[in-house]
Parts: sequence; C-alpha cells; structure tokens
Amino acid sequence: MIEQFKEAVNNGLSTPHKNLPSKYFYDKKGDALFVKIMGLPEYYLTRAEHDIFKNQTSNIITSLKLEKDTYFELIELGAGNGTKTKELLKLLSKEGYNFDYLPVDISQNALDNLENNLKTELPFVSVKTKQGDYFEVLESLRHSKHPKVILFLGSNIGNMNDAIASIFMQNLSANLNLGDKLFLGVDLIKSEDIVLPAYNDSQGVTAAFNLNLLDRINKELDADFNRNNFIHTPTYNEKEGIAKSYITSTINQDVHIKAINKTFSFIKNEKIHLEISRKYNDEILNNIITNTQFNIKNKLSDSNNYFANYILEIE
Ligand code: AVI
Repeated sequence: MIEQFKEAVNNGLSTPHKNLPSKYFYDKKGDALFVKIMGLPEYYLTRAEHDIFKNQTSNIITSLKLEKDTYFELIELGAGNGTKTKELLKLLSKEGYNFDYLPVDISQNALDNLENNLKTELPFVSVKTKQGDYFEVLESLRHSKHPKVILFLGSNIGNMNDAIASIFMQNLSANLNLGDKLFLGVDLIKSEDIVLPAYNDSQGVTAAFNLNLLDRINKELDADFNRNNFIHTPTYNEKEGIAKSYITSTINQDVHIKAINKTFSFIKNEKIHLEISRKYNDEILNNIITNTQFNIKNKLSDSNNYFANYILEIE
C-alpha cells in the first residue's frame, strides 16, 4: 500500500503536468471531511440521490423487475454507511422479497459498522458482508448463478475518466450473467452555477479535503509540503460536463519528500491536478458501455433533475 502510494506520488509529481490520484484523499481525516461534504448546502449530489431512494422506492423495485418468489443477490459496491440503500432494503423486506444484501467494501471497519447498524435498524434483512476489491469479490460471486442486482451509487463512477470507466464497465459486465442488473448513480450534466459551488463550497470544506492530501504525503512519506502555499482551484467545463480539482502553488517553492529521496519544484501558479468528477447524459453513458453486454433499460431522476439512477441490464 505505502509502496503504491510512494510510486503514485513520485510518478504524478515527476510529469510536466503534475497530478496526484484522488483515491488517496480517503485517509481517516479525508473520510471525515467527505462525510462533511455530503451534508454541505452546495453539495447537492447525495441529497438528490437520496431523494430518488426515498420518494421512488417502489419505482426502483418495479424498474429492476424484481419478483417476490425469485431469490436474488443485492450487491453494493462501496457501500459506505448505506443511508440511501436502507430506504430500498426497508421496502424490500417489508414486502417480503427473497434476497441477501451483500455490501462490498475494501474497509472491513466500514462493513462492520454497517452490519451492526443494519442488525438494529433492519433485523430481518439478511446481510453478508464481503471485504475486498470489487472485482475479486465479483469474480468469487460469478459462479453463483443466482440473479444479481449491482448497486454502484453516489456518482463514484464520475471519479474515473472515460477510458477507465469503460474498462470498469467491461470488467463488471464480464462478471455478470444474462438478466443481471446494474443500478448506477450518476450526476447529470448541468450549468456551472450549480456544479462549481458543489466543488468550491463557501465554508472551505472541499478545499480542506483536497489539501489534506498534502498533509497525508507529509505524514506518510515524510515530506515538507506547506499547505498554506497552495490554494484549491476547481474548474467546471459545462460543454464536456467535467469538474476538475486542482491545487495551485501560490509561490515558487521546493518540497522535499524523504521517502522518495527527491525534491520537487513548483513555480508560482503551477497547478497539481487531483480529481475529475465526470457528469453524465445518455449519450456519454452509451459510449462508455459500447463494448459491454449492458443496455440502458430505464432512468430515474430526482425532482430537480440534477442526478439520475440508470438501470442497465446484461442482454
Ligand atoms: C466520491 N465522489 C463521487 C465525490 C465527487 O463528487 O466527485 C468526491 C468529491 N470530491 C469533492 N467533493 C466530493
């Protein structure tokens, strides 16, 4: 893990257009800051998807063509605290559907918390947690021929560029069988005045979330970044539908990273690219699933039409 982190930081800071991968945002402090982001007035994504789960729960069940007497596996990739999913679990359980809920996460701690919480809140739901990498877990489940519904929520696919998202969908498709479904949460392309503030909130929580990566490098790779010499400078291009997070050096400076045994120079106004948050529409999603067995079957949107959950099926 630390070796991979070291390599990613070294590679990213050694190229002419410096970058650092956003997957390293999520240490303990980063997790807590992301929870704060999800509650921010400007960060509409989580509320919009929750709106769909809360107000269109029966619609979700109908769109997934679930039948009460056919057992299925409900597999959630990157389950987190399951707030949205609980709305669906509650109704499925109340109406007597025959299923197991299989939350998949890399963090055993996150899974333990979710399992304990569900034991109290929804004691009749059968929960089988799966710790590990998404594809390792899916590979292991592939041989069970039970119908599967995969939940991949929260616009998590948006943090992949289109090439990586296509490969992700190809891998997912290859691990599923005919008739299996994917319930995919994506943020929709919309105007800059709505999207940009979601990544540039007035309380500076998103700035802290981005700059925390420098603190993580200082801590784990023994570096001397001074986060006061960098500012958070996100952008959003409405035409392509992509938000990008950068941090910009405010002065000419050198930073030494002991674990890599290297000094990196930054000139005033030089940017480090950290994150991409891709927004979707039907055309973009169709391009991404071109080389897969998935077809779009349905789409549910929130009341503002900010966010959508697509239903895709293996055909
Ligand atoms: C996790 N992911 C979908 C978030 C997003 O909206 O791209 C991460 C995030 N970055 C800044 N704010 C939230």
